[in-house]
Amino acid sequence: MSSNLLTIAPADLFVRYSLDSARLGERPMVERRLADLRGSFADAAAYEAALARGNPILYQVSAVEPASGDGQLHYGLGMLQPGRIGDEYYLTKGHYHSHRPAAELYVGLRGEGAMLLEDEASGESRLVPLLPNSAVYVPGHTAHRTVNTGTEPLVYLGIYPSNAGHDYAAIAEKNFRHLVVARDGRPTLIPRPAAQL
Ligand code: S6P
Ligand code: ZN
Repeated sequence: MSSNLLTIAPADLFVRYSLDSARLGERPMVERRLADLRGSFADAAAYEAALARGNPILYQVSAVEPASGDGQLHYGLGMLQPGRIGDEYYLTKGHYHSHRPAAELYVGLRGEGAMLLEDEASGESRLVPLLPNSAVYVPGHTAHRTVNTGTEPLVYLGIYPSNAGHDYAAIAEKNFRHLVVARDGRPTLIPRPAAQL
Protein backbone atom coordinates (compact mmCIF):
# COMPACT_ATOMS: atom_id res chain seq x y z
CA MET A 1 0.00 0.00 0.00
CA SER A 2 1.48 3.37 -0.90
CA SER A 3 1.05 6.36 1.35
CA ASN A 4 1.85 10.03 1.23
CA LEU A 5 1.24 13.17 3.22
CA LEU A 6 -2.43 13.22 2.26
CA THR A 7 -3.14 9.65 3.37
CA ILE A 8 -1.67 9.94 6.88
CA ALA A 9 -4.16 10.90 9.58
CA PRO A 10 -3.27 14.20 11.34
CA ALA A 11 -3.21 12.29 14.63
CA ASP A 12 -0.36 10.20 13.21
CA LEU A 13 1.65 13.20 11.98
CA PHE A 14 2.05 14.73 15.42
CA VAL A 15 1.99 12.70 18.61
CA ARG A 16 2.62 13.92 22.13
CA TYR A 17 4.05 11.78 24.86
CA SER A 18 5.15 12.23 28.41
CA LEU A 19 8.05 10.59 30.20
CA ASP A 20 5.71 9.67 33.05
CA SER A 21 3.65 7.23 31.01
CA ALA A 22 4.19 4.89 28.12
CA ARG A 23 1.30 6.33 26.16
CA LEU A 24 1.82 7.80 22.72
CA GLY A 25 -1.09 10.20 22.27
CA GLU A 26 -4.27 8.26 22.96
CA ARG A 27 -2.94 4.94 21.64
CA PRO A 28 -3.82 1.80 23.57
CA MET A 29 -1.16 0.48 25.93
CA VAL A 30 -0.08 -3.12 26.13
CA GLU A 31 0.69 -4.13 29.71
CA ARG A 32 3.07 -6.91 30.65
CA ARG A 33 2.85 -8.12 34.21
CA LEU A 34 5.14 -10.41 36.13
CA ALA A 35 2.88 -13.40 35.35
CA ASP A 36 3.30 -12.72 31.61
CA LEU A 37 7.07 -13.12 31.96
CA ARG A 38 6.99 -16.75 33.10
CA GLY A 39 10.08 -18.51 31.78
CA SER A 40 11.97 -15.28 31.08
CA PHE A 41 13.92 -15.05 34.35
CA ALA A 42 16.73 -17.47 35.18
CA ASP A 43 15.94 -17.94 38.88
CA ALA A 44 12.64 -19.89 38.85
CA ALA A 45 12.39 -20.05 42.65
CA ALA A 46 12.88 -16.28 42.99
CA TYR A 47 10.27 -15.77 40.23
CA GLU A 48 7.65 -17.92 41.99
CA ALA A 49 8.35 -16.22 45.32
CA ALA A 50 7.92 -12.77 43.75
CA LEU A 51 4.69 -13.84 42.01
CA ALA A 52 3.33 -15.14 45.31
CA ARG A 53 3.79 -11.62 46.68
CA GLY A 54 1.98 -9.93 43.76
CA ASN A 55 1.67 -9.48 40.03
CA PRO A 56 2.99 -5.98 39.28
CA ILE A 57 3.17 -4.36 35.87
CA LEU A 58 6.74 -4.75 34.60
CA TYR A 59 6.33 -2.76 31.42
CA GLN A 60 3.90 -0.98 29.12
CA VAL A 61 4.17 -0.23 25.43
CA SER A 62 2.10 1.80 22.99
CA ALA A 63 2.71 2.12 19.28
CA VAL A 64 2.04 4.49 16.40
CA GLU A 65 1.50 2.76 13.07
CA PRO A 66 0.74 5.48 10.51
CA ALA A 67 1.00 3.33 7.39
CA SER A 68 2.21 -0.06 6.24
CA GLY A 69 4.18 -1.00 3.19
CA ASP A 70 7.55 -0.49 1.59
CA GLY A 71 9.58 2.23 3.30
CA GLN A 72 7.08 3.00 6.07
CA LEU A 73 7.99 3.27 9.75
CA HIS A 74 6.26 2.32 12.98
CA TYR A 75 7.38 3.31 16.45
CA GLY A 76 6.67 2.38 20.03
CA LEU A 77 7.16 3.97 23.43
CA GLY A 78 8.11 1.63 26.24
CA MET A 79 8.27 2.09 30.00
CA LEU A 80 10.01 -0.65 31.99
CA GLN A 81 9.88 -0.50 35.77
CA PRO A 82 12.95 -0.92 37.99
CA GLY A 83 13.34 -4.12 39.99
CA ARG A 84 14.97 -7.53 40.05
CA ILE A 85 14.06 -11.19 40.24
CA GLY A 86 16.89 -12.62 42.26
CA ASP A 87 19.94 -10.88 40.81
CA GLU A 88 18.41 -10.42 37.38
CA TYR A 89 17.11 -7.00 36.40
CA TYR A 90 13.53 -6.55 35.21
CA LEU A 91 13.41 -7.19 31.49
CA THR A 92 11.16 -7.28 28.44
CA LYS A 93 10.24 -10.60 26.81
CA GLY A 94 12.52 -9.85 23.90
CA HIS A 95 12.03 -10.88 20.32
CA TYR A 96 13.39 -11.25 16.83
CA HIS A 97 11.63 -9.40 14.08
CA SER A 98 9.50 -11.79 12.02
CA HIS A 99 11.07 -10.14 8.99
CA ARG A 100 14.60 -10.96 10.09
CA PRO A 101 16.48 -8.27 8.08
CA ALA A 102 14.47 -5.49 9.81
CA ALA A 103 16.66 -3.32 12.05
CA GLU A 104 15.42 -1.01 14.82
CA LEU A 105 16.60 2.21 16.43
CA TYR A 106 16.15 2.61 20.19
CA VAL A 107 16.26 6.09 21.69
CA GLY A 108 16.75 6.41 25.45
CA LEU A 109 14.53 9.05 27.08
CA ARG A 110 14.57 8.48 30.83
CA GLY A 111 16.20 6.20 33.37
CA GLU A 112 19.14 3.84 33.11
CA GLY A 113 19.08 0.59 31.24
CA ALA A 114 20.63 -1.55 28.58
CA MET A 115 19.82 -3.56 25.48
CA LEU A 116 20.77 -7.21 25.39
CA LEU A 117 21.48 -8.09 21.75
CA GLU A 118 22.06 -11.60 20.43
CA ASP A 119 23.02 -12.51 16.88
CA GLU A 120 20.83 -15.34 15.62
CA ALA A 121 23.43 -17.19 13.55
CA SER A 122 26.42 -17.04 15.90
CA GLY A 123 24.75 -16.61 19.31
CA GLU A 124 27.20 -13.76 20.05
CA SER A 125 25.84 -11.23 22.56
CA ARG A 126 26.39 -7.56 23.31
CA LEU A 127 25.18 -5.48 26.24
CA VAL A 128 24.69 -1.88 25.11
CA PRO A 129 23.72 0.98 27.45
CA LEU A 130 20.29 2.54 26.90
CA LEU A 131 20.38 6.03 28.38
CA PRO A 132 18.87 9.48 27.81
CA ASN A 133 20.56 11.43 25.03
CA SER A 134 21.71 8.26 23.32
CA ALA A 135 20.58 5.86 20.63
CA VAL A 136 21.13 2.13 20.17
CA TYR A 137 21.15 0.51 16.75
CA VAL A 138 19.68 -2.99 16.69
CA PRO A 139 20.75 -4.72 13.47
CA GLY A 140 18.54 -7.21 11.64
CA HIS A 141 18.74 -10.89 12.57
CA THR A 142 19.30 -9.83 16.19
CA ALA A 143 17.21 -10.81 19.23
CA HIS A 144 16.72 -7.77 21.48
CA ARG A 145 15.60 -7.39 25.07
CA THR A 146 15.53 -4.27 27.24
CA VAL A 147 16.64 -4.35 30.89
CA ASN A 148 16.19 -1.67 33.54
CA THR A 149 19.43 -1.44 35.52
CA GLY A 150 18.47 1.73 37.40
CA THR A 151 16.14 2.82 40.15
CA GLU A 152 13.51 4.73 38.18
CA PRO A 153 11.33 3.79 35.20
CA LEU A 154 13.23 3.30 31.96
CA VAL A 155 11.50 5.08 29.08
CA TYR A 156 12.52 4.66 25.45
CA LEU A 157 11.33 4.85 21.86
CA GLY A 158 11.82 2.02 19.38
CA ILE A 159 11.54 2.90 15.68
CA TYR A 160 11.24 0.06 13.20
CA PRO A 161 10.18 -0.75 9.63
CA SER A 162 6.42 -1.28 9.35
CA ASN A 163 6.96 -4.83 8.10
CA ALA A 164 9.25 -5.87 10.99
CA GLY A 165 6.69 -7.88 12.97
CA HIS A 166 7.47 -9.67 16.25
CA ASP A 167 8.69 -13.23 16.64
CA TYR A 168 8.36 -14.10 20.33
CA ALA A 169 8.20 -17.86 19.80
CA ALA A 170 11.92 -18.29 19.16
CA ILE A 171 12.74 -16.61 22.50
CA ALA A 172 9.97 -18.43 24.39
CA GLU A 173 11.40 -21.71 23.15
CA LYS A 174 15.04 -20.88 23.73
CA ASN A 175 15.81 -17.93 25.99
CA PHE A 176 18.70 -15.53 25.47
CA ARG A 177 22.08 -17.17 26.03
CA HIS A 178 23.11 -14.50 28.51
CA LEU A 179 21.46 -12.69 31.39
CA VAL A 180 22.01 -9.30 32.95
CA VAL A 181 22.51 -9.47 36.71
CA ALA A 182 23.64 -7.16 39.50
CA ARG A 183 27.18 -8.02 40.61
CA ASP A 184 28.68 -5.73 43.22
CA GLY A 185 25.79 -3.40 42.41
CA ARG A 186 26.77 -3.19 38.75
CA PRO A 187 25.02 -4.61 35.65
CA THR A 188 26.98 -7.62 34.46
CA LEU A 189 26.46 -9.94 31.51
CA ILE A 190 26.85 -13.61 32.43
CA PRO A 191 26.20 -16.85 30.51
CA ARG A 192 22.88 -18.53 31.31
CA PRO A 193 23.42 -21.51 33.62
CA ALA A 194 23.97 -24.62 31.47
CA ALA A 195 20.93 -26.42 32.94
CA GLN A 196 18.65 -23.75 31.42
CA LEU A 197 20.04 -23.79 27.89
C1 S6P B 1 9.30 -3.34 18.85
C2 S6P B 1 10.27 -2.79 19.87
C3 S6P B 1 9.73 -2.41 21.26
C4 S6P B 1 9.29 -3.63 22.10
C5 S6P B 1 9.12 -3.27 23.57
C6 S6P B 1 8.60 -4.42 24.42
O1 S6P B 1 9.95 -3.85 17.72
O2 S6P B 1 11.40 -3.64 19.96
O3 S6P B 1 8.69 -1.48 21.13
O4 S6P B 1 8.11 -4.18 21.58
O5 S6P B 1 10.38 -2.88 24.09
O6 S6P B 1 9.38 -5.55 24.29
P1 S6P B 1 8.77 -6.93 23.81
O7 S6P B 1 9.94 -7.84 23.63
O8 S6P B 1 7.81 -7.40 24.87
O9 S6P B 1 8.05 -6.65 22.51
ZN1 ZN C 1 11.88 -4.96 18.01
